[in-house]
Amino acid sequence: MTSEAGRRRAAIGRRSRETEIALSLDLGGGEVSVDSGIGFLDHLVGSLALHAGWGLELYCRGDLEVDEHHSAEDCALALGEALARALASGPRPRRFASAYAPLDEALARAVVDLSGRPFCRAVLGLGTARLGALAGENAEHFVSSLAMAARATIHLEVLTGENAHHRAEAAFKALALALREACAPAGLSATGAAEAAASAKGAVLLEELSPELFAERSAALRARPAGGRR
Ligand SMILES: [Mn+2]
Repeated sequence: MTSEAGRRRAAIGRRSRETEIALSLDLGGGEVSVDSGIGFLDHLVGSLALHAGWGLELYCRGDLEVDEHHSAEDCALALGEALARALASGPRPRRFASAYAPLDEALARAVVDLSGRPFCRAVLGLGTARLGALAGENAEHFVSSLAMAARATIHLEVLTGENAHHRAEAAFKALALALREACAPAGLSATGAAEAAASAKGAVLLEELSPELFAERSAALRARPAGGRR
């Protein structure tokens, strides 16, 4: 969670029998250093962080002797979890954003909502392409895993493009630009009022409760009549 006021950051460790990960994310920017053990994934995630304006250090050691699937998936789950925690540690984000990014002949579109509801449709059209040590399908799976862990809605499509490297990179850049906008604090722009009214239910706020806070909140809720929202 945040260490200093106003810094939206999260650092997490994640360990399983398949991978071990240390990750530090700062939504306000900073050093970008990505070493997942998969060269092309480092290229994509480094680009994602750079264009989203994030500081990101991500180190993963995984069972690459099996294949790159577990490492790619778990890096995405760790990044998504860190993103959710960093967002929860700061002011309400804008939530909705969309962006296009070209890379030469390739063109990608990303539409995101930091909704608290995980959903992903990632159509990169990479077929059976291999991008260095990364299978194209694992680039899509990365985005999907990121959306699940971040509890975000992500629609990501490559609209046109011939070169698989260009298609994948354009997709991650479009996603980065959309996330940059969606993560920005709400209400700081001229459309702040419209942003505040954008959802009937408002932003979904999730927080971790200590046993004491849980006792306090649950007692307060049970004391209210059914349907008695604030
Ligand atoms: Mn490239």
